[in-house]
Amino acid sequence: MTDIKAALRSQRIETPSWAYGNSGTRFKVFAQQGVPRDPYEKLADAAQVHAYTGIAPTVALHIPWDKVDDYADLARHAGEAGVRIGAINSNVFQDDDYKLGSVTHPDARVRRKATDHLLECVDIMDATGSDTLKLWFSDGINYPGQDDIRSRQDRLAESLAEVYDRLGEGQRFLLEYKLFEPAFYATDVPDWGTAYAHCVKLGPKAQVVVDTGHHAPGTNIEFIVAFLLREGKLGGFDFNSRFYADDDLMVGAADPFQLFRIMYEVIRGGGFTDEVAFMLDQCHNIEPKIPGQIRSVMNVQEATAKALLVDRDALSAAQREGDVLGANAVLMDAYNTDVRPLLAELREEQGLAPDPMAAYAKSGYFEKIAAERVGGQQAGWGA
Ligand code: AOS
Ligand code: ZN
Ligand code: ZN
Repeated sequence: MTDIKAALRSQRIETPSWAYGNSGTRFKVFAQQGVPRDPYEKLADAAQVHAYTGIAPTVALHIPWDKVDDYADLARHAGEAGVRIGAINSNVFQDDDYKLGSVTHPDARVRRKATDHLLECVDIMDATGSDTLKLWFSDGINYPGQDDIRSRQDRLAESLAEVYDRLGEGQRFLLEYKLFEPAFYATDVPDWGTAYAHCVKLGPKAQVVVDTGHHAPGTNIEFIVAFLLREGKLGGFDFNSRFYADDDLMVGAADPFQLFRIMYEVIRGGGFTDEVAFMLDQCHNIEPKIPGQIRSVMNVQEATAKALLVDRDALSAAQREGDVLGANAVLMDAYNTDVRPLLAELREEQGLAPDPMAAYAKSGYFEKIAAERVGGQQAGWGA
């Protein structure tokens, strides 16, 4: 139990700045009370999540949604609030120029503009001390014949190589894949295999990020995790839940068992280290945002605790003996354990309240921001 607690104490989960802004679907963005008006206030809210969970010390930025004049100042402010800047997320999907793609666009001018933005994101990493660039491309085509699938791969490779070469010592990029949306016929980075192949060609500073909402229904995500870890190419996660497509709901809400299976493979594969970034990529369209993030961090923590509880020796023995039911029971025993008392105890040992949700609700922070902040910012989409 001491080992499990030590592992849990070392866990780090990154929250995304965009989770604190107003969001919605393509039909409606709902405004909530007390929503941040600028990146500084987003960091202040993220610091609340860290203050009550103790395991969310970094915040991912999205450029240009979090554009400021002085990034070093933003990083200083983060430090004062008790958090640090995590991954820098690029945005090459919101300009009119990107209608037919960004780095894979048929027009070299648009490709140049997109790659320049990615390079600017590396400058922001330098200024903020961030070591990770997260690349997600909305690039793809809607109709057969619209553009040449193969040439688009060449253009993608060319841009990625330029960004890769710009990375400094201790910096890396994570390439994110997504099955579809906004492109509906062929996406340029649709799956882990495509992302993996590009990353292998580029070298050790390029790794794959697994967004749990970016697969076809029924995909075995823990297999992908096991495979990428084995190859040293799992750079991190964008955690969220999905029922249908890229729903960006709270992680662990739709399928806590899947989250447990993923965390088990992470631990089994030696990925429970700083090497693998455990990030949330979610939107709280109808639920309050700070509690939504606290709940999500707790869900990942619970799945991790259960995965750590798996009796690995007993599992190996059952596997060796071909004891199908025995092996499955070892895994299920861990999954079915109520780890909430253990986590409450762990928090108290760290000087935290045993129930982060209740402690935040009692703190008065929400009432304060609701009164102080008028005209909160939209997370980004359609802004
Ligand atoms: C988009 O579907 C991806 O999940 C990206 O990670 C994206 O940058 C993020 O969701 C913010 O839009
Ligand atoms: Zn994502
Ligand atoms: Zn997504």
